This record gives sequence, C-alpha cells and structure tokens, in this order.
Amino acid sequence: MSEPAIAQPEVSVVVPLFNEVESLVELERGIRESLTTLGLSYEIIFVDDGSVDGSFDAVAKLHSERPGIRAIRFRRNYGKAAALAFGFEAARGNFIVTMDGDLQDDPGEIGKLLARMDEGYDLVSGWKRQRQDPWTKRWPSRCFNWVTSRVSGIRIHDFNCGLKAYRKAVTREIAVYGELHRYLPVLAHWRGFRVAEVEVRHRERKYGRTKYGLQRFIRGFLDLLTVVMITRYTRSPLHLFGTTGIVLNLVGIIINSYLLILKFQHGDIQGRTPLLMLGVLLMMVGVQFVSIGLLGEMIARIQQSDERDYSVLETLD
Ligand SMILES: Nc1nc2c(ncn2[C@@H]2O[C@H](COP(=O)(O)OP(=O)(O)O)[C@@H](O)[C@H]2O)c(=O)[nH]1
Ligand SMILES: [Mg+2]
Repeated sequence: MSEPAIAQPEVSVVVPLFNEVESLVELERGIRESLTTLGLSYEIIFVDDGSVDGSFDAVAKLHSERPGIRAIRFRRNYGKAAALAFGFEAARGNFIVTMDGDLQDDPGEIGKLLARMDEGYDLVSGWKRQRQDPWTKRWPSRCFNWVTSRVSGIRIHDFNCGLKAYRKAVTREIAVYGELHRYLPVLAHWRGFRVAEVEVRHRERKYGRTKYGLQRFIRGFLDLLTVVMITRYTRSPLHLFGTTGIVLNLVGIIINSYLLILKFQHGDIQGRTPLLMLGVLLMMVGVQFVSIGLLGEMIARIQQSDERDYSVLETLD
C-alpha cells in the first residue's frame, strides 16, 4: 500500500471487488463527486480479491492519476468478508463506508447514510427497497432477510446491502470472517451498537455478471446459526446444549417409566417396542447433548479468545 495523499481523511470508502473492471472508473468518479459535494475529505480503498479480468490494472491507473486512492490485491480470491476485514483494518477515517464495486450501489447516497449517523447511530445500513435484480435473487433474499430479522431481533429489511456506513469503533471491534459480512448489523447490534437503516437507490447491473448464486442462501442460513451461536452462546454453550439435552432426557425417562409400569402390571410391554426405542433414543441423545455442552464449556474456557466480550461506551477515571 502506498503513501496516501490525505493522512487522516474523514471518510474511508471501502470497495471490495471481484472482476469488475468495466465499472471502476465510473465508480471512482461517482464517489469523488459525491464526497466532494458533501465537502468531506476521503480515501477510497479498493480491495481486489484476486480478480482475473484486469481490475487491478484499472485500479492502479486510478491510483496513479488521483490522490486519496489506495489499493490492495489479494493473491487469490478469499471472499468478500476477507476483503472487508482488510479494508476495515486499513481504513483511517472516522467513518467507514462500504459499497459494491459493480455500480449497483449509488455513491450519491453516501450523504444520506452519513446524515443518519449524525443522529447518533453507529451503523447505518442501506435498504434496496426497489431492488433492480431478477426475481430469482429478490425472492430468496426477501426470505433470508425475514428470517434473519426474526432470529436476530433487529427490525431491518435488508441485511445484504453492500452500501453501509460504520463508525470506526464498530469496524475496530467486530471480526469479519467466513461469510459473516452479511451479519455485520446483527453482530454490531448484539454488542450494543446502534443500528439503523435508510432506503437507498439501487441500480441494475450494467457490466460484468453476478458472483452469487443460489448456494449462497444455504450457506447464508448456516452462517445465521453461527451468528446465533457466537452472539448468544459462545460464553455458555452448556446453556444451549444442556437445556436441550435435559429436556430430551426427561421425555425419555418419562416414556421408559411408563413402559416399566406396563411391564410390572402385565408382565410385558404390550407390543410397545417402537415406544421403547424412542425412549431409549431420547435418553441417549439427551446425554450426548449435555456432554457436547460440557465439551463446549471446556473449549470456551481454554480458548479465552482475544475478542473482548463487551463493548465499552465510556469510562470515568
Ligand atoms: N472481495 C470480494 N468481493 C466480491 C466477491 N464476490 C463478489 N464481490 C463483490 O461484491 C459485490 C456484490 O457482488 P454481486 O456479484 O454484484 O452480487 P449481487 O449484487 O448480490 O448480485 C460486487 O462489488 C462484487 O465485486 C468476492 O469473492 N470477493
Ligand atoms: Mg451486485
């Protein structure tokens, strides 16, 4: 990464990109115009995630022509979360704006997001209300957003929008990895940051093609499990697994006690073999769940991860 022209910009715009060569010049112009109009100093951090279409050459050209443009190129494709993690690490502004590199997000909306932050929010997410994508993307996405909103308890409509603004404290504290970038609002909310949403304009994809197919929704839901696990239960896995285990075990005990009574009364279990199997199965699975919970507790204790469990708002010394 080369020396930036502006040492401490107010806003860092992070653009993760993968094979978006045709869009970049227009995108840079859009961001420049938008932030110049707002009168904010900025830097743009392009994170090229192993593109093979010459995207990085285009970025390098922009870098040589304009101040405030920084760029990094990964050796191979690591995924959007890795690209964002790098951007967050590198960003020097107090506000960090992320946006897609495909021109579908409108740089003209950055001001709207930042204005919302001024109301005291720590993370403002875009909502592509009129989403300009085929229905094959829109419908699964709507379903995904609905479930995520229910499970996480944050009432926002669009978790997937690439256009988001963060205060530095948020990007400093939250680790993005795997595919967890979709859940940044959830993770932030759970740490006590204030999360809001604003409607943004979304445009049709002009160049290149989409990188995400249906498979991302399956992974997306698995990631939701991860998020629930890490936000609610990392520090106490026994609460999750132990409770389930004990309940299953109790049901098993009740069933088997009933069969035992039958056996005493009639000398046999009256052909209730399937019920016997269920009872035994429930008891065994219950014990396993409790054991998994205990193992989880041991791991949680040993690991003592670097990430702090809490987020500090203020201290008075
Ligand atoms: N860093 C990185 N960015 C990606 C990757 N896949 C897609 N992107 C970027 O994420 C943004 C959204 O991707 P896109 O294919 O348009 O998804 P869609 O808008 O949901 O159809 C674009 O800016 C892409 O360049 C990836 O593997 N790594
Ligand atoms: Mg797109």
